[in-house]
Amino acid sequence: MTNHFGDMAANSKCIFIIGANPAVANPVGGMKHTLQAKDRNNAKVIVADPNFTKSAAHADLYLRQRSGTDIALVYGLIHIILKNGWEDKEFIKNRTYGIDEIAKEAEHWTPEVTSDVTGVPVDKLIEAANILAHTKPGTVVWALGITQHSVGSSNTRILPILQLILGNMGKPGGGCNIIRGHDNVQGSTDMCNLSDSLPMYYGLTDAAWKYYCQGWGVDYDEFVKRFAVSTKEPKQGGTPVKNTVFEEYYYHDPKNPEDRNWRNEKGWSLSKWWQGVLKEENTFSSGALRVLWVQGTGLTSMAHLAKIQEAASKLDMIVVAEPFVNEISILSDRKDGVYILPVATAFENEGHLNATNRSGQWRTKVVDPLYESKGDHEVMFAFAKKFGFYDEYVKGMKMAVVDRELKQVKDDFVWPDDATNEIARVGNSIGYGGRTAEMFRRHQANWDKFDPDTLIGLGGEVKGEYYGKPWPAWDEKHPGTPILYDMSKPYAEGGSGFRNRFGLEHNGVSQLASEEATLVGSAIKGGYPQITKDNIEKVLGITLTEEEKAKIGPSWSMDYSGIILEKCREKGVVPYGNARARAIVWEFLDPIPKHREPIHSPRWDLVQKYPTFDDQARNFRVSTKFKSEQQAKDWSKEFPIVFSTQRVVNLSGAGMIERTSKYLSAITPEMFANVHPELALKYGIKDRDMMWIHSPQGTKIKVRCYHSYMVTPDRICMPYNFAGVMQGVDLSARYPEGTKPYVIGESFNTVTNYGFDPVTQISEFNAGLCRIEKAEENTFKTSFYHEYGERDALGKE
Ligand SMILES: Nc1nc2c(c(=O)[nH]1)N[C@H]1C(S)=C(S)[C@@H](COP(=O)(O)OP(=O)(O)OC[C@H]3O[C@@H](n4cnc5c(=O)[nH]c(N)nc54)[C@H](O)[C@@H]3O)O[C@H]1N2
Ligand SMILES: Nc1nc2c(c(=O)[nH]1)N[C@H]1C(S)=C(S)[C@@H](COP(=O)(O)OP(=O)(O)OC[C@H]3O[C@@H](n4cnc5c(=O)[nH]c(N)nc54)[C@H](O)[C@@H]3O)O[C@H]1N2
Ligand SMILES: [Mo]
Repeated sequence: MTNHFGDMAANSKCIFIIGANPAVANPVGGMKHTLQAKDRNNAKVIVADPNFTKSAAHADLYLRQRSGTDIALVYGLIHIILKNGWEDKEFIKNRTYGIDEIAKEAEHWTPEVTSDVTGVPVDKLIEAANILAHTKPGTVVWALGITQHSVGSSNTRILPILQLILGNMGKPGGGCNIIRGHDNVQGSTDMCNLSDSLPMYYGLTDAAWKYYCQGWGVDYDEFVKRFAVSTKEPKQGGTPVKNTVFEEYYYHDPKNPEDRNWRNEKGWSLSKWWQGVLKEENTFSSGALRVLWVQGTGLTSMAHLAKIQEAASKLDMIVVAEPFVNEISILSDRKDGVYILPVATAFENEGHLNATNRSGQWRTKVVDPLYESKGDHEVMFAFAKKFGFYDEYVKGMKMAVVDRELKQVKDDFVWPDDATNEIARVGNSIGYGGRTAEMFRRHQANWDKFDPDTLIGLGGEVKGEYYGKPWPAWDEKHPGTPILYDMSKPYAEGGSGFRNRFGLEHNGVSQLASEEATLVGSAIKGGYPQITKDNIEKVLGITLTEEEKAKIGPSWSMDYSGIILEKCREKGVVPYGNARARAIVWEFLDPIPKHREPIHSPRWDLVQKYPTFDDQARNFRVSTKFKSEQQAKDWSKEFPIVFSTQRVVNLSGAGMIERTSKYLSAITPEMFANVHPELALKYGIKDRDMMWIHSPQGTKIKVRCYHSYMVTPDRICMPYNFAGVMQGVDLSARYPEGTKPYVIGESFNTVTNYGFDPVTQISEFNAGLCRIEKAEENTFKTSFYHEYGERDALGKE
């Protein structure tokens, strides 16, 4: 989130919710504050969602677009805004780059064209554009309806572009408020529990590895020897594996640091790791994956569950480090090689998390780990010991900056405080500097002193600091940044411009903010570049001492000495620069967002007009199909119905946690799909009948049909939080004794269609096609409620 929930409630006059359902997914976060904004500011709420959700029920204006047409929809709104001259011309001139390219693309998206592609009537488009342009400040809220698409990364760009055009960025009540998922999703993203970056978004370049090795107190040259290398020419020694697409030979040759190196390559993603086992598409690795280690994801929550099932049966070994019996353990029929390590829950652990608005929060242990379970960190420590790198693993926790130099300062560490402090020390790139264990504990002890509307500490030992120091909090003296890119406040109160991350100029145009865009209180007028060792003297107009020159790091984000941050603070200058927000991402396949039909689209005519991307020879570690899958045939002839997933309030993620609760299970005692009665009855499926849902991949699931008016007759919608039944087969007998949850069921992800975003490789969960048919009742029990025969008494979701 660029802003925060309290700010929405206090200041937003317009809330545009597109592709999120906070009434169900975040009732006490997103929805409570949306309703407060209605009460307090008479805020207008617009909801754009293919399905009529509980959030849509609260909207002043509801737009029902076809799944996967958000880019078209937003261009349609931009078209109307620009045509009427409703854009914020000053903001665009001073603080953005590339909006002219957006305007050119928007010309195509007349209300009529937009309406044809999206299905939203012309008068509703005009009404929405009118509200957005004249009800300011306005915020845009989104989540998975936007991200889970083959155009997901373009989707996430078109909405900030809309906000730039409206001049809604960097303002109280404005911004882009993307509501994160689990309680610490923002924190785990910051830690980059991902295969394409080191923590804190440092990427995988050698400069990043060097910075980390320094922070860990580990010798870089020794460290890189742990990685295999790849070459164009076959060599002697090692175990070569030839890749047919790039004609490369992969070796595990620890002695050769010269070649293109695995340490700089993206790893496997959660979406397609199973291809590393099955090797059906071109894969890039030195051999097949043999071991799966699962710690903190349900895995049945991932798309292509039938493939995951197949992969699970072929692996040498599966380790699950978990508080529950993760259902990956029972998915395949393997008799051996599954290890379940009991891990303690959140209540048995202590440490800090990062909330959706970038505020950190300390979580205190309620009880010590029960029975033989251990905290996640202890499992990782044991792993590191066994693999012989424990000393290096924990060394960073014993280090500190003394006299502007990073040193080992003690022989042992205190968990979790020293881990928190290590993260603070290393995480300059997004401003974790001020987020020490001491700070989090102090804020936790002073909850009563923070103002919820602004997050500011009103008194005592937290006065002037924002709650949980939302990042960036550059160093211990910085209060944190409740609203990103807000230039109306000085650096010392959390003000900032846009980041200078993409060079000084592009196509001859300066990427720095204009003269008019000066951060309040800054010693520099207008835009300025990010601060580096090389430019600091010139940009800040200072002279470094010889000692400072010797100790300073290469740039603000890689400077352990703290010198760059200190000099910037003195000048009221934000270390990352003051630049233009770019609408053109020149390194992406689509430099400006373009509407492209989903991989499986119900509109064959539009598939020709707005085709998807070319196939990718390499995406993370696998080749990935785009056009060849989309254009193979008119899928909609055989699979005429669009489907998407929805959340339900009582279940989360893979659902194992809640399905082991009798009471939460009772609310959704079985897996179901919402189907419009007109559509269902066309296939002879009555309310509460069982039905088959078939996918273009040849997979199927058997679920209960709920007649519902939240969907239109061309689409169906269902939850994804079930497992334990696969394509009609009951897996009950595979749960270890006493661990079968109260409710089992088919997973939506067995039929999720093939399709991935080219940048993030997220699956196209929210725009697939299917076919339905009536099915017989199951002969086995999927719910404890069957015992009582009270299924129908429970009511619909
Ligand atoms: N079709 C479809 N699929 C989806 C989505 C969708 O909308 N539609 N949404 C996607 C999204 S956004 C997400 S985030 C995922 C969520 O899916 P998952 O990541 O599978 O979510 P959870 O079920 O919460 O999984 C967390 C697992 O961690 C375990 N766990 C809980 N606490 C701890 C702990 O302290 N330590 C350890 N080691 N384990 C713990 C739980 O028992 C559980 O098995 O699903 C994705 N899949
Ligand atoms: N109770 C509960 N709460 C949760 C979770 C949970 O599992 N259960 N999960 C948590 C997690 S991990 C996350 S990531 C969040 C997710 O929070 P949300 O994203 O708000 O949850 P979803 O229900 O997946 O909402 C996606 C919405 O997008 C709509 N949609 C589908 N296709 C499209 C499309 O093409 N365009 C647009 N604009 N909309 C579309 C769907 O109809 C749906 O209403 O929820 C979090 N909170
Ligand atoms: Mo999520």
